Amino acid sequence: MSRHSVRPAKKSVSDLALFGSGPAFKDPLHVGRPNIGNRRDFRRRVDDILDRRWLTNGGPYVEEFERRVAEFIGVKHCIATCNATVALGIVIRALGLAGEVIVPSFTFVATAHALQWQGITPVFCDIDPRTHNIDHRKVEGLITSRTSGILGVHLWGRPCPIAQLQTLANRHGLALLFDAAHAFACRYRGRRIGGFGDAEVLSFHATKFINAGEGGAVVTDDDDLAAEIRLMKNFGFSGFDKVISIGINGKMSELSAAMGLTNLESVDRFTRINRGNFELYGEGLSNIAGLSVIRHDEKENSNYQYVVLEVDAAKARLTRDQLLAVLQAENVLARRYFYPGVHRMEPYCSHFPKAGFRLPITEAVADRVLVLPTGTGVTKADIRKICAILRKAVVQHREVSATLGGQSNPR
Ligand code: T4K
Repeated sequence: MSRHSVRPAKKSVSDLALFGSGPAFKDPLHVGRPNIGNRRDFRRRVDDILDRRWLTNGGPYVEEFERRVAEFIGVKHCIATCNATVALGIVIRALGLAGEVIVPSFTFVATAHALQWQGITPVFCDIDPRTHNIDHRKVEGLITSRTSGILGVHLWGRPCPIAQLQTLANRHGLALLFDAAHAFACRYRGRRIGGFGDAEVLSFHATKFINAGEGGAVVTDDDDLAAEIRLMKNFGFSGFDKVISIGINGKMSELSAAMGLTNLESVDRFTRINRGNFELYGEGLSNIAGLSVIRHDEKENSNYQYVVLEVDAAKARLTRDQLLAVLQAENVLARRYFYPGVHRMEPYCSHFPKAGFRLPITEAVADRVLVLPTGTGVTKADIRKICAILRKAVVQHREVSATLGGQSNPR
């Protein structure tokens, strides 16, 4: 039995916590518990940092982390940062983006905020319902004289239509940047994500496949761009007492780099566990009316960081939000990433109140996606139990709807 469990598997619908019995999990089961690598190696590195008394500003662990990430991806430059949001801001500025940038709305809000923070207007493009990524066929119609770039997001680790976006960027003289926060270790046409477009941005946040506690990086093959980003992330210092341009503090600390290096050494183990979890969910949720887990192309070597359930409410006869309520009652904190779409968040919904009209797929997908707990902190018994709860809820959809008052997804 899982360490989270307080009772054996439920045997009938009256056992569902929604109907008054205790939850299946004593403690909340989170979506994104951090993956932790070898603790002894991490402690050794921490001791080393403390002995050396060098905590940040270009320490040896940050340098090693940058070198190892660049080698892993097969790219010339990796510039480590304090997080991906700041990395996005820095590279957007270093590329000289201005005016408008085309970006999906179905993403974490940081992607758009990094543009708006610098007075650049994010122009939201709809997504492909099959991949949940920016639909390249809809990009060209959004290009205006103010457009300076395209910012794609490799959502759930699945690569954007990179070749098509590059063709568009070349044809219109636009910069092409990728938010690869979800896609560390994934591939596109045989090459690791990170080496495409003008630059790509990685996240090493606690909840990411490889974490550094907090952390991010810009990866690029462009020597000049890399040099500019190195300056920008360190206030514009080119040497002692010499500042040659405007910069910010975007540096990664030695402690974060120690965590990042340690976790990087477990990349194969994390992938194996994530993939096992993913397959178990696939089996456990097969043949349930209206529920499907999004698939990954074998060639993309996914990191399987996210298990994404799509709920077809007509077939399941329950909405995504009703299923979420069922899970929450059981202490399963599944998440509605990335509901309701960035265009429905501030300041974007005030700036563009009608953006939803040209984002029908974004709105439909945002209403049906539910992200389930996975990673090294979740056991196989946990997953079997979550699948059993979902199956039971769909079988007993009438009772669930009656209890929840037939609520539909809120807007
Ligand atoms: N671009 C994209 C496409 C992104 O998804 C993100 C971040 C970024 C850019 C920006 O990257 P960073 O600047 O963060 O490097 C979380 C993360 O905070 C965020 O990094 C991530 N995307 C986003 C998808 O998820 P929340 O609001 O869901 O965070 P929170 O605190 O609810 O944590 C998520 C789950 O993890 C919970 O189930 C609790 C659990 N958790 C969390 C932390 C921090 C733990 O178990 N331990 C922990 O230490 O945003």
